[in-house]
Parts: sequence; C-alpha cells; structure tokens
Amino acid sequence: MNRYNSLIGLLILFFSCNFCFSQSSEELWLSYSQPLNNKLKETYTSKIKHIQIKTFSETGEIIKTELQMLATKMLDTSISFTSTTPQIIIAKIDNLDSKFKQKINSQSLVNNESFIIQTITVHQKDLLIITGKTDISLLYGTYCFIKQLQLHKDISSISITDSPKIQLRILNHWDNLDGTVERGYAGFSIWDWHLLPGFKKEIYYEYARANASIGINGTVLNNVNSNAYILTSPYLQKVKTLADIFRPYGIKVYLTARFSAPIELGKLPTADPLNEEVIQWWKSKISEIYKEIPDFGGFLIKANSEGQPGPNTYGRSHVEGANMLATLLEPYQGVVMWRAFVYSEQQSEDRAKQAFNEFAPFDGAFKENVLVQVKNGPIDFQPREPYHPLFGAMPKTSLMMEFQITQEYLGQGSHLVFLPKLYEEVLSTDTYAKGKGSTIAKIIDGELYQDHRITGMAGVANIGTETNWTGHPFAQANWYGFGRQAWDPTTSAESIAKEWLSMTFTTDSLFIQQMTPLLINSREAVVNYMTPLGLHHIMNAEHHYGPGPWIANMSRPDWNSIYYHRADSLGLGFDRTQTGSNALEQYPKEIQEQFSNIHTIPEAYLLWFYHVPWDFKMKNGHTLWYTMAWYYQQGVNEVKNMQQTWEHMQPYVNNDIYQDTRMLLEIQYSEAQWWRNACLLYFQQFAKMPLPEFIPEIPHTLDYYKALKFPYAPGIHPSWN
Ligand code: GCV
Repeated sequence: MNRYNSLIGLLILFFSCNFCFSQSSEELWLSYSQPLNNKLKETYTSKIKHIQIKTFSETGEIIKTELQMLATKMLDTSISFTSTTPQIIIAKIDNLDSKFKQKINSQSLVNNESFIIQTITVHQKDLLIITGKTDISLLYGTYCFIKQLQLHKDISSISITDSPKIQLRILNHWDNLDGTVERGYAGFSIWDWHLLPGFKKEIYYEYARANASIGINGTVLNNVNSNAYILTSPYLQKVKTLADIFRPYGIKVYLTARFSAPIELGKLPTADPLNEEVIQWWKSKISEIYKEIPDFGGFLIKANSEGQPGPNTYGRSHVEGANMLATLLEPYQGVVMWRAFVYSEQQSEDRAKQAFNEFAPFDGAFKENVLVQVKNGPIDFQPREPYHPLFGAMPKTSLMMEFQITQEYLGQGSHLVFLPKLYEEVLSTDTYAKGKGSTIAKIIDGELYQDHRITGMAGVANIGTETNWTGHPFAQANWYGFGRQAWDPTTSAESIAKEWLSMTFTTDSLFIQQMTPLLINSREAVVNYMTPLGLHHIMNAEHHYGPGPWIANMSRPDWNSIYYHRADSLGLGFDRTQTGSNALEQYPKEIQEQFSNIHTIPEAYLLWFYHVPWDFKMKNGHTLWYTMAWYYQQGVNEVKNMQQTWEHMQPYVNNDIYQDTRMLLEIQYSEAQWWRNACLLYFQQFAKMPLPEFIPEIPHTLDYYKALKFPYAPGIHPSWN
C-alpha cells in the first residue's frame, strides 16, 4: 500500500471521527459535510462513480484521495478509479485521446495552472473531462469541480474554464523560529522547527490541501523580521522537508532572508551588497538552497525598516540590495520580493509619504525578477486607508500587493470582520494610471502593464496551532477569501461570502441570505466603531488592541496616536493637503482634484487628509463632532445587528461554533462600545460639545479607560456600557 492509499484511509477515519463528536472546523471549507438532500445525493452519486485519472504523479494521488473523501463524506459512497467506461476523465491535455481533445478548446488553457472542466458527448453518452497542461492544473480543476458539488450546482452540462490572473499567490507567515507568531492570534506557529525534518506532521498536509483548494501557490515560512538561522544548513533541511510535502500541491516555499546574514552566519565584517565577499557568500548560500530545494521560490526581504538591516545601512540603495540578490537568484528562476514597507529609524515629516519617496524614483531600476511588495495603504493595515500611492506610480516595476489576513488592527482574535470586503475596496480602486478604469487589480494582475514579467499578491497569514486554525471561526473566511481574490482580484466579496458560508456550513438559502450581509457589513462596522471618517492609528500603540487616542508617550512621535489624529481645540485630522504634509501630491491628478477640496473628498477619507473644524458642516447637515459620534454609534449598532442575526443561526451550525461565535460577538459588542466611549470622551475634551442624544450615557470617565490593562483575565471581560 503506498503512502497515499494509507493517507486516504487515515484522513477519512480522522475526518469521520471528528464529525461523530462534533463538526470540527479543522476541515475548514473542505469538510464535505453540509446537508444534502437525497435527490441531489443520488444525482451526484450516479455521475461520479467511475473516474479515470490519467496521471501517475503524487498530485494524481492527491486528486484521487480528495475525490474519494468527497464521495465517502458527502455521498456515502465510494468511487472506482477505472479506465473502463469512466464517467469522468482527469488528464493532462497532452494525454487526452484525440477524439476527446478535439472537443475541448485547448486554446483557453492560457497558462500552466489553467484548467477546463467540460462535459462532452461521446456515443450519445456524457463524459466529463477535467484537463489542463500540468498536474497542478488538474488538481485545481478537481477542486473547482468538487466546489460545484459543495455548492449543490447542477453538474449535468458543466463547462468551466478558469486561470489564475495573478502568478504568485503567496501566504506570508510572520512565524518566528521559537514557535511564536508576530501578530498571530491563533496560537503558535504550525511549523514545528524542533521536530523537523524528521516529523512530517499531518497538519502540513492539511495546510497544503487547504491552500491548494483555493489556488495559493507559495508560502513564505518565516517572519519578515527575520532570523538569519533559517539560512543555516540544519534549518534548510527542515525547509526542504516542508518543500517536499508542499510540492505536489503546487506550493513553492520561500524564505525571508536577513540582509545581514553574511555577517551573522558568514562572519564577514559587512553585508554591503556591492562587496565581493558578500556577493560570494550569498551566491554559495543560494546554490546550497537550490541543491536541496530545486524549485525554491526566492526571498522576501524587509530592509531598513523598523530596525531590520538593509542596504541603506551600508550606504547602498534598495535597488542595489534587491538587484544583488535577484542577479544570484536569476539562474534558478528565483524571485526577490522586496518590501516597500519602510518605516525608517528617523521620524519623517509624514510617515505616510516615506515609501513613495523612497521607491517611486527607482521605477524601472529593479531587475525583472524583483517584485516590490507594497501594503494596501500607506500607513499600516488600518481598518480603512486610502490606497498606497505607489500603485500606479511605478509603471516599469512589478508591484505586488500585500494584504494582512491576520487582524492586527481589526480586533485580532475576537472580532468578526470579513476582510474580502476590504480587499475588494482596495482592488477595485481606480488609480487613473492609464486613464479611467486603471484599477489596482489591473496593476497587480499585469493587465495594465503587460510587460511586467511577474505578478503577485501576498497575504500575512492568520493561521496557527488552534484546532480551528484561525482562532475566530469566521477568520477562516479571510484566508479563503484571500486565496480567491489572489486567484482573480476581481472576485466580489459577496460571491466569496456565499461560497465560504455554503462550503463551510450549509447551502440553506435562509442561512445564506441572512449571513451574507452580516459578513459583508462587518468590515464597515469595524471602521465605524474604531476609526470612522478617515481616522487612523489611534489604537493602543503597544499591542494594537483597543482604543488609545491619548497615546503620546511612545519612544517615537510617529508611533503616537496624537501624531495621527492631531485633535486640538480647532478640529481633528491630519492635514495632508498643500497646507500640511501634502501627501496628497503623491496621488494622480484626478484624485488630487477630488480630494483637494474639503467638500468633494469622500468623507471616508476626510480626517486622513484634513484637519477639520469640529463644527464643520458635513454632507448630512450636521457638524463633524455630531457625525463622528453618529458613526461610532452606528458601528456599535451594526455589531448588535450581527448578534441578533446570529441568534437565529443555531439550526444551521454545530453547537460549538454557535456558542463560540455568540460569545465572541458579545465581546465584539462590548469592545465596540469601549471604542466608542473611549474615543468620544477623549475627543470631547477638544470639541467641547455635548454628546449627541443618541449616545447612551457613558458610565465611566476617560481616566477609567486610560487605566485599563489588556489582556483581561478570562471570565472577567469587562462590559463597557
Ligand atoms: C512584522 C507593523 C507590525 C509589525 C510588522 C510590520 C511589518 O509595524 O506591527 O509587527 O512586523 O508592520 O509589516 O513589517
């Protein structure tokens, strides 16, 4: 019995047992356990009984395992994998019989990951073909086919052709070698460095399976605040084990490389990227890596930011640093993902301007295998930011998107926030870079600048050792959604919500109808109760959880909340127009025109760009103060609505998830009030206006909120109302 046959048995046993006790969310969206009516069960069963898989690779075995799991768990049946009279053939296009091939439009297989699922008629009988150019495309096609069953779609005359629009679809783990996860809210790192390379934990296979099912094809295993030890030979053996596990799932491994590794590991006196010995050190390290991992993806680098070493340390530029590594990786088809999140040691006049100032002048200077990885906004993963002005400003550079899936600033492990809505907002934003309609999606998927050799999207992972992977059960949706939008950045948040809910819980239309708006509205809710109207970075600056608009004592002014909100007796907000830092100047003229008038700027960005008088008349006819209070209250009300909706969801989900989510929503409601109360009391000192009548009486003083300590002991989570 080969490894995969025994794996099939083990996985089925494992999943079935979990299911006997309670529906474990370890299976994520691949539990295949949603209720299914008998008629559909019979229809599906009759159509997938006999399948021929014409590939004998490890990936072929994974496809077989997955289909068998589907049959066992969803249909209470088993599949015979046969070459005689199959109902489904899964084969690479070159291995299809020519009589089948001629019925397939193979031209639409535009790249090595594209697939076609098509029903053809042969001798008056239906035959379903899943095909593509590579084994991985067959795996993607299989997951897509399985999804149709999970969504209870009619598969009788199925015809789907799909290709990823973005080449590198990558998770960034901020996992440290000691097992902790920076900004991780789901336990510890799933990489057990102490037990690797010997122990191949089942979780590694589960991780690969989940990622492959949503098209993620790369993973950066370690934190961007990097430890050079990951590049030592013993660690590379560990990395190799993971790479070997992930390869048949189409997932490449990448590492963050500490720029000063030649000093730390190579004992050189410098890490100057133009120094010959340094270059030789990297050359031999890269050769060592590729000997072990021939398809190693490349390096992700955080340089000269938040204390990380980088080329500037040696008087060299980002380009010199990135290109040195890129030159050495080029013979192996490796890439460098060079982060534009530069947060320098010296405080700048406006932190929001720094990345643009440092990177835009280098447009066209990076080598072809360098991607500049840019966070979605110019500050740092806030609930809402205007888009990063580098998008559209570097037409001769491959820019890669960096989203955060882990909820560092959005309630961490306890708030339900559906992030695909945030991603959608960013991806659909018009940069006007090549006229109207130049969306960010078109920049990062290469549509706008076709000569870009590589396209990419990264998501900072929210995965950890918690049994449900992500801490908050609904945070799974953010991992899922990231994968879907990395595959196709025009995928709507609503369609993702529906898919994820259906695949994870049930396709019941009442459930979907009620839960889809809950997910969709959850993002606006968090903006409203934390940072409405363009406020930003007013959280507690130490752990980034809970409100802290009063924070003024961090070691640097641009870590302080007061630096960002600038509340005073005149008004609120950071003037980034011509009269202030003029960060607005970094945006295209169409945006400048709209945003440089306080009456035409979208109110969602008002306080990001303007210092606005408290009594400024907003579009609703009320003052800024009144309107801001209204948004805070609106955020609280939205969470109450979420709670009320959830109350009715018990029949659709298992009791553990129901109770856990109920409790988490209670915490979220309580903390939405905490944000509202603390921020309003703090800002009221400057506004000197009464709280509007719709704000319930606040039972505590500002000093009470300032003195609160986080985290709270379990069971004594305070109520703020
Ligand atoms: C990995 C923010 C986070 C840091 C993170 C940094 C980055 O500052 O708070 O934890 O470091 O972004 O993206 O590099």
